[in-house]
Amino acid sequence: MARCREIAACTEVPGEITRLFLTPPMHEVHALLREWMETAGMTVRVDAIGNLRGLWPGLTPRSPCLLIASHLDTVTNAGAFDGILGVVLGVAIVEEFNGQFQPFAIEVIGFSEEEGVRFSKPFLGSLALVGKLDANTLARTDRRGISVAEAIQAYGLDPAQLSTAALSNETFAYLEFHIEQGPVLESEDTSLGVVEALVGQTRMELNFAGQANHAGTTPMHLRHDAMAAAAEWIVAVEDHASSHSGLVATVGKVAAAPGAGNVIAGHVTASLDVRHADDSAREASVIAILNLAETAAARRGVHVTSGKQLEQPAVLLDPHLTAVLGKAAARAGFPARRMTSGAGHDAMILAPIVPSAMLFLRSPGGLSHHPDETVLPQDVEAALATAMEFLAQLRDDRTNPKDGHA
Ligand code: HGY
Ligand code: MN
Ligand code: MN
Repeated sequence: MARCREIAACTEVPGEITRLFLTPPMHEVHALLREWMETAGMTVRVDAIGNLRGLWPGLTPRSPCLLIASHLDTVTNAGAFDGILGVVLGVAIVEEFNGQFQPFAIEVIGFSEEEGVRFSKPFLGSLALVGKLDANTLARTDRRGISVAEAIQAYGLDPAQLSTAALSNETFAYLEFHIEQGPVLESEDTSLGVVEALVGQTRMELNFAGQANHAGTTPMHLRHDAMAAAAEWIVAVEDHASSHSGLVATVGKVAAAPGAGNVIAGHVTASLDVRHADDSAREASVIAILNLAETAAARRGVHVTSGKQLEQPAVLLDPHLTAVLGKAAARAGFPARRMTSGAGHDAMILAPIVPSAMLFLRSPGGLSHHPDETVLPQDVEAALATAMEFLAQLRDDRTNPKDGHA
């Protein structure tokens, strides 16, 4: 936990935790993790998308590799444990081995970008592992007009080398530790949760184009007020999601232009984040929510357009690995609750390529994406104990494989 707090001090904004994709404070985070990793006997490299990768070798150079990873970037004004804890726990697991090599290698990765804040596209770090970073993505620009490729170069890396970030073929499993970021485990007074599935998510940006005009001289019936259209729509989004079980929909970011108190807003951009465990339910709600935007706009002679930033289907994690993780938690004395994740995680990107499992730690207050986000020391210990049981089971499975699972 002290290490997570040390990393939290690496921020773009003194007094809060904000560390976006490949911004300068990421260099300090890499220096801290490199020191801890190398002291634990790991070899460390930074790949071309800025993932920090520590490798603890297996018994032989051909040993299969277990990937333990999470992300090092944050949302704005974040907490100290979202993402970071999963990387720091990975290093702690290698330290627990105390120099004894295992029948598998362990690669601990701190992904450079999972939140999608700087370029409005999440998972840039893990997408590079599975070869899904396309030219469009590299050309995306942030609010200062800097492209992903330019951000990579500014950090001192080479976008032409992105293919070297690919997952090594020997990777046989992916394990991610993460705070739950919700109220379930705390409400059941449970330390740990084993994630069975992650809900799908759609992220979009909507543009309401009306007519800027004088706030004093323009009668109400002659206005094309983009702010009023967006405001009616935002409340309609909340109503829609509240009346559809299992659905969450959020408008978290709004910008109005020209942004003067005595000018009717001519243009408003608004974010949209829609999530549901069932993809068809999510897709149907996205259509309904876009229709609500059309209705709110048309009533005012405002024109609305939308652009999709993310379409991420729901993901099922590996049933066998998840079962092994659940048994490991029970053996460690911490029966874990099986659950679905409402948050997105890098495991969604790895799961289609390599058997993946996730372990959640209780979030006190159910709070996350907030400076008061925290985790309980006893739950961190429970997660580490579970991890050691899980790895012992993997070792047994590898040394005397049974029922076809190596
Ligand atoms: O937004 C999310 O689901 C995660 O925190 N990146
Ligand atoms: Mn996270
Ligand atoms: Mn997050």
